[in-house]
Amino acid sequence: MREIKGDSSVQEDQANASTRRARGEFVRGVSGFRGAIGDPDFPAEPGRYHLFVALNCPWCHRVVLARNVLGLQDSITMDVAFPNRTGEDDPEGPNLWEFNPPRIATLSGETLPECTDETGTGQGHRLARDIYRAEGSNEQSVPILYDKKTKRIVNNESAEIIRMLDRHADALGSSMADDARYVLYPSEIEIRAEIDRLNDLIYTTINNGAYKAGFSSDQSVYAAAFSAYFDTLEQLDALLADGRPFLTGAAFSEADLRLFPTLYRHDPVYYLRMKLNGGKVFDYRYLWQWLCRVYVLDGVAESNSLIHCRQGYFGRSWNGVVPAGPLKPMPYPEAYRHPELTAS
Ligand SMILES: N[C@@H](CCC(=O)N[C@@H](CS)C(=O)NCC(=O)O)C(=O)O
Repeated sequence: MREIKGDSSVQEDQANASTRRARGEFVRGVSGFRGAIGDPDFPAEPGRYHLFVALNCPWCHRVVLARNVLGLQDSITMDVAFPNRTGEDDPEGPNLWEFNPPRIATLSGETLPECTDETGTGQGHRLARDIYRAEGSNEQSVPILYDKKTKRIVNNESAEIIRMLDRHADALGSSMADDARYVLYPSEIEIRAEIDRLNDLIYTTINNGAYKAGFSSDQSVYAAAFSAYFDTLEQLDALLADGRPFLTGAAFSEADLRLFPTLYRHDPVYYLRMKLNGGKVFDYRYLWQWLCRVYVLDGVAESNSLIHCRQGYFGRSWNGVVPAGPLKPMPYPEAYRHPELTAS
């Protein structure tokens, strides 16, 4: 099995990270909890594991997609944080993920029904930070895969969490029969090599590339990330032009699952929020049809929330006013049910 620690499809190269940050480059940190279901401490058992997520976070979106398309909704429980982290006025400090269902979303002026209290640890923590603190860690990111039996964090790296859910789906109690369930990372060497190649390209230029463009404060870093992002969209559109339904061919794979969260956010969020206004996915005929094709797969629609994405990405910036568009070709996410819109 290809070792994925230190792999550029999983995390950013941390070389000179502080100098690069000082120069205005957004450099994502590395997740510290790298245990795995299947390890002696963490055997694969139904009903034992729990996820802490935020639905606006694209890394959490990967994990929620894997849980749902693999039929693990009943055997892996999940808590959902409010899409905006704590503000400057919070007694515990800003930028912390909180489990606070009564909180009002500025976008709708109402609470968000998907939000939950923290139910995984039995402690009813308000902040994800305190789940880490219970293990002496000062990390604070989501997603978190948690073991309810030993009350320990297993892993907080989405690339590894989706891989272990795929590998242990049956033992974890998937509601889908083996022959009906996707194998996201199949054993065929060629397909694995192609998935690894696409994961690398898509993580660096699309998944993390979007943040590199949107959160960097250096024009040249932004410009490089902007062109790398749209170069890859061109490449992927060309790849799909031969009529293949998914990136590696006939079957939906981990490469599709990892691309979807970013492209789902592109037209209604990233186009504005990450300054990725080089085009819309709607402008890429085959990519648009691929996005609509994945959108209607079992387990996908229930994994998405554009309201959480909009609230999360715009709710604390942009004067708290969330942009309402786009309206063309039609409002989102309904537009994702219309692959025909880019048919010739
Ligand atoms: N490499 C991690 C990245 C997770 C991540 O960066 N999550 C963001 C939310 S989108 C977060 O919680 N950031 C807060 C922090 O790291 O303090 C993964 O893919 O799981």
